[in-house]
Amino acid sequence: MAQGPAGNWDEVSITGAIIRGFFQEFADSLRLDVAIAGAGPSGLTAARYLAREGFRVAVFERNLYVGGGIWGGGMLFPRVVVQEEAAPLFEEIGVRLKPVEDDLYLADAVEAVSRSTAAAIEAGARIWVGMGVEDLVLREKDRVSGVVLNWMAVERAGLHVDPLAVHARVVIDATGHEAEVTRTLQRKVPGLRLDTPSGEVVGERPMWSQVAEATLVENTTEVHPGLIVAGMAAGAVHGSYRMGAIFGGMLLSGRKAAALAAQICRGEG
Ligand code: 48H
Repeated sequence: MAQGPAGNWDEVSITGAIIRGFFQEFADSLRLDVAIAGAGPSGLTAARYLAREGFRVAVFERNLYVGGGIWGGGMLFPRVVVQEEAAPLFEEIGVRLKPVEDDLYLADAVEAVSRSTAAAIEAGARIWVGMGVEDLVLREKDRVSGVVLNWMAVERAGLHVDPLAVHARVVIDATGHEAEVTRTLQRKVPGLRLDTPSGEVVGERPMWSQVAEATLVENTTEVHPGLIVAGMAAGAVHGSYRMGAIFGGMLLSGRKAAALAAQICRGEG
């Protein structure tokens, strides 16, 4: 006799598990301490440090995959370099580093993304993929108070679909080279001046790796009440040099963004 299928489940059990599971957990992400736009190296690092401290943190990533620019390493060679002071941030999550010349260390890009993601999730951060931050929620005196979300699929298809919103005490713009969230704020609030020397998004300069890495952490600041910039977005907002395929600054910037966000959440900011 032919063996019947094992278990009591059917297609609707699968559908129900996915729909109920998603909505229960997403409902838990509606009021956050910190919302992070972008799951590249800076966003994932910020998420891990904040979640470790017990903050309610979620990362909203437009793509269906996390990792941002790590995957491509340098020019599609899937290896990334970090410098000495950033090495512990990879080592503490088990990313294996190989010492190479001139006090630099080499990591496998796939291992770096996988362990950074796993570490953020294990620490308690939620990561939502396929959801882009298309706008911000503002409150009195234009304080940033949350993110406005829509599916990347909606954006790609050019559909007219209204977004949904999530509240957060702090938002971290970790959207990379475009600094998209900060640019959106500037575009949508006429006359707004950022708390930066130039008061506006300057855009990144050409490459000067050492200077870029040194200034990135300095440039990781609260640029408007409730809005912190991290990673390449911090470089673009402040108008600093780019660094190429060295990722230590991204990790250190993510850690600083987490520390700044934690201070604000604790009322010390
Ligand atoms: C949701 C969004 C949105 C949005 C974009 O580019 P990333 O890897 O960013 P960083 O800053 O963490 O790391 C930068 C690094 O990868 C890099 O590019 C380097 C070192 N370049 C040096 C050089 O000289 O070129 O990740 C940003 C993430 C991506 O996954 C985007 O898909 C995502 O943010 N994103 N997510 N809402 N509006 N915009």
